[in-house]
Amino acid sequence: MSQKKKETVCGESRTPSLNINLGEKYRDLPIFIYKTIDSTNLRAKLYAKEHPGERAVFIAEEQTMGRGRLGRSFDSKAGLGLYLSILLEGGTCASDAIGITTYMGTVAKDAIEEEAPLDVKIKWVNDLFVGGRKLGGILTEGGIDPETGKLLYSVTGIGINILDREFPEELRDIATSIEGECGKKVDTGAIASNIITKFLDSLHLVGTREIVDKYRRASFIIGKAVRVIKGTSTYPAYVDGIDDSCRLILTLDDGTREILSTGEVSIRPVNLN
Ligand code: BT5
Repeated sequence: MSQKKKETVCGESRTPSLNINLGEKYRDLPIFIYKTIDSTNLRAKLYAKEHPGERAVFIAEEQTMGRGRLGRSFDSKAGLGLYLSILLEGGTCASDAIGITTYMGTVAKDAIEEEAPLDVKIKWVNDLFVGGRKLGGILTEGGIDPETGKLLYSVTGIGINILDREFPEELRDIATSIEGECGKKVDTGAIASNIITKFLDSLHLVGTREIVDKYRRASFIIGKAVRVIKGTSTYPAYVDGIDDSCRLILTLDDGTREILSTGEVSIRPVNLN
């Protein structure tokens, strides 16, 4: 990994309210903090193209084009949440996209629970939940070398609702925030620092049994009736478990078994089985 001198780019968007403290170990890690930006994942991808092989961190107080999976958006209002992306160079763990997403899920769970009295659950594959509502989400993206097919870099973005707020109509019944759940105003910079440090400290654990077991324990859809969403089609299924590659093991209504490595499920309100 090649790293250059720490370079906190604030420019016009100096944002002193976000205090990131990673300690001596990551003194040289470039950290880019923006007051307002389109998307920290987009910024990280642009940076990766210009700085191959580098690691860096991108944080925004507000995103105007916060991205979710499959072209969906992530509501990223100013000062109310953490919007963070970590860029990693290509290589073994970076090429394990599902492994990195699930790893980030467990890292974020630990980091949040250290700062707030919450029991954070994970909804396969990339959602953080508390009390049945979505607290945050993870989006991992990568850059592939078109000639070799090798992964050049990975960007793992995470959005977490920190402060209590009025969510837009479409999120009102499904979203929540740390403060909304426990009444505690946690410091966004502290959560960010904790996530970044934990994430970088234990990268060797990506894809390991330790993380998969932790992920399974945090998962709340095992044993539940779900609806599998694939493009425009959906069908009911029952979640038997999560395998060692973090894939979802399903039984369909006709008794056939399906292993899902990507995609989406939603919980069925009543058990139809
Ligand atoms: C995600 O996608 O949840 C991944 C979100 C990743 C956001 C981070 S922020 C830093 C980095 N930069 C980016 O541009 N993105 C990453 P997905 O599973 O597709 O969920 C999207 C769905 O979640 C939306 O369609 C809404 O239903 C819901 N949603 C949107 N904003 C939300 C919010 N603030 N809180 C809870 N739910 C939300």
